[in-house]
Amino acid sequence: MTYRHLLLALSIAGAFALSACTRESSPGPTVPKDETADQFIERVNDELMAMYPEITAAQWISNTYITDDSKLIAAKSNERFLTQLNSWLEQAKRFEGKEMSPQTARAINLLKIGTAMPPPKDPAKLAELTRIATEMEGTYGSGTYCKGEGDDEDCRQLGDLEDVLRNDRDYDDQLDAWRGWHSIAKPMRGNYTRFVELVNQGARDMGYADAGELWRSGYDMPPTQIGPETDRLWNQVKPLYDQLHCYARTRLESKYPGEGSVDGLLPAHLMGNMWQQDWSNLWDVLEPYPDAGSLDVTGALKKQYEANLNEMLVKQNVMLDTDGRAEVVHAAQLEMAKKMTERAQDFYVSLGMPELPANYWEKAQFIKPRDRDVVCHASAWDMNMSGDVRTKMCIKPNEEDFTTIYHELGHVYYYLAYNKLPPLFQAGANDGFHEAIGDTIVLAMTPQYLHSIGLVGEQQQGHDALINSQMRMALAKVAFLPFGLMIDRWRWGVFDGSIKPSEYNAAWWRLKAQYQGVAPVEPRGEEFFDPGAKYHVPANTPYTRYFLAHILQFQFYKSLCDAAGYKGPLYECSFYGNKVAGQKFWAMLDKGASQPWQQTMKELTGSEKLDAAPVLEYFAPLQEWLKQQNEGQSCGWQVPAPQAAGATAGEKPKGG
Ligand code: X8Z
Ligand code: ZN
Repeated sequence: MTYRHLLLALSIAGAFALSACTRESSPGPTVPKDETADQFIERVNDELMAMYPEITAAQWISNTYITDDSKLIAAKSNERFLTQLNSWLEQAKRFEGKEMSPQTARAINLLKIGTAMPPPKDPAKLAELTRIATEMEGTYGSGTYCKGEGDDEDCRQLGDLEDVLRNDRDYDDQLDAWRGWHSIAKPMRGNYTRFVELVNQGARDMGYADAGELWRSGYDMPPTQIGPETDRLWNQVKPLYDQLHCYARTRLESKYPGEGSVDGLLPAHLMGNMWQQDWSNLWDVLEPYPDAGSLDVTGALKKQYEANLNEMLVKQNVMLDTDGRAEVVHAAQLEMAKKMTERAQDFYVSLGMPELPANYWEKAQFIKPRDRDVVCHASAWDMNMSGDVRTKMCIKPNEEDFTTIYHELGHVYYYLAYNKLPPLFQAGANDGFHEAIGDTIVLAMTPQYLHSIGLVGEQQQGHDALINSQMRMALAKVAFLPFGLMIDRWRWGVFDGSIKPSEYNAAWWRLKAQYQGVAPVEPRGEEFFDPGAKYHVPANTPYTRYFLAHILQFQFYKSLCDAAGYKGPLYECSFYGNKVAGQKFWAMLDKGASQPWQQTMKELTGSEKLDAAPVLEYFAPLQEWLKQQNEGQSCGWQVPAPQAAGATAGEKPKGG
């Protein structure tokens, strides 16, 4: 959590509890008369730094120990903080149109765009907004799907339901898990509808057209430009996605005869992932050349875990009761999660970055506690802007969680690098940068690297092994691209009113069809609220950042490979252990948000432009192979016509 991350979280659980008139009286230290803009920002930085640890502490507790009490305390401390923020924003108005240094102007702008949940000025509406936001996140966090009755009742939370999609290839089991999780979002619909009205009110009070425009204002360019920018990037990579889609569909159709596609679209419950954003779990179905050597990272991690667990059980040397066994299992899980994290740390250290501070190892949440509800969705935290960094995950021994650890440590190393900057500059160059750091490292986790850490066997050389390795990466990175785009296409439409509450679900599935080529296998009418089943919707986390990150990380990766003096094909490059690359990376991280991202980007890559060319360069062999595989197939899909009144009009069907 950086300042901007924090505001995001605060705006979820907290309260901007001030009206326009109360904004005038600052709750903090008195406002010095005749203060210059530069002095103002210096003071804001000091005050922010001083109050920050208390707010993050309350947030941390409410995320890792969900009770009504912890939520109340978090909300109250947020209220105090947001009151202060409102006061700063009011004070900043004194300097509008006045001379000031570019750095100060930048800091004032960062203060403004810091929240994703702009609060209405009317205190009653504000109170309503924060109550609703807390409720929605709570509904997601504690979401549980129960089947059967009485003694036969079987209740599962997200982690268990995801395991079904990950491991179980039975059509009906997967459908049940998918349906079950989506049922938890139904009650959010009314709250979300009201939430949208309230944040839009807040955005208008701040001078924006709607909340979406505020979100689009964080990219050092006019807010009208970021949409077309992402369209441009998507058009660069879409032919590659279309080929991958076609291949996956053919394989699914042969795995599930007659049920492997829905009018040319991929069935939502069969993609190995609740939201079809990452298809890595379908490796068993999609592996191009099973005889070209194994890349089964999940299998290797599980094996390590099980061997360790058995050893621990044997050491106990007594017959354990159920509780005793659960205790040992828990200890084994924790040990494994820490080992996986040490492995990720080792990569960063190999680049010359510091080891994680001792307090990280003491205070991070590695696995799901046995005795309480926690927010399992992975996150990285900067508790005090001076080295108290943490991650919060519910790590299991599988490939997805393993790479997510590398992702989260990317956030953590960004924090550590920019901690020396003034608090308002302690953020990513833009939010996409923050999401791209760890993922850049993930790209360098080549089969050779995985072999060197004992997770896969000796790798074969040659065409088949290369295609396997490319497919492994594509299932995570290419499959994600349209998903990374569609979420905010939906929310921007919701915020600007072009998607009405009566068509929330229809518009969601229309966008899923249009961008991802994915469809549910049964009608999902407006009695459902399927967007609410994705964390970032109830948590109100903007999502364009992840789309940008999935382009940026290839640009960063290419530059770091260049810096390392690497000369071979891009897809084989790992800069593990290369201090020159590490230094270059660190130099970018420690700039934080102190200058426009274009400048930061230029210093690393030589270019100021977002560009998907490195994505295409990386996947060139796979794209060629996919073309051959798909020959004779009629690839592409049509977006189904709206089922009933209420579906958004004006959308043309798209050929894939
Ligand atoms: O939310 C995350 C991270 C935390 S920033 C675990 N990600 C997105 C998601 O899970 O939907 C990483 C990839 C996309
Ligand atoms: Zn992240």
